[in-house]
Amino acid sequence: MNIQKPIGSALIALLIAGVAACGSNEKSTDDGKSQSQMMAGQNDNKAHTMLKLPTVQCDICKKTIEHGLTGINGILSVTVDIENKMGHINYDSSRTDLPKIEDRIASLGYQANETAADPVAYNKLPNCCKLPEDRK
Ligand SMILES: [Cu+2]
Repeated sequence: MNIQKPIGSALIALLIAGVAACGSNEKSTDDGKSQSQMMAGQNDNKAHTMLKLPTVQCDICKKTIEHGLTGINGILSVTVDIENKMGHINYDSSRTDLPKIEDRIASLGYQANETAADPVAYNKLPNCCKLPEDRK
């Protein structure tokens, strides 16, 4: 009888801890942000880079680059800052690297750091996305 009492309260403590842990897990999966943070935390190869995008002009450029990169070959997230002409990129360094990301942006028709835009892709961009001197 004297031995069973401490074991019983230890079991109850474990049960309470288990319920509390499940409750907090449910909360974080309800929230998209904390879920993606959990996924990011599981990826030890996550890296961040900031790129100079000197030729971006407008919101269409932003969408073209963000949609053209996100989810492709290890690129986790892309945010283009039109005002400062910068790209913020989170990527999996085991799957891609900065030169590959620059090449991918260049293939969309935009300069990335010192990597020049692919001229064919650049010519296919809408007028508003071209440099002012190239607009017709
Ligand atoms: Cu544009």
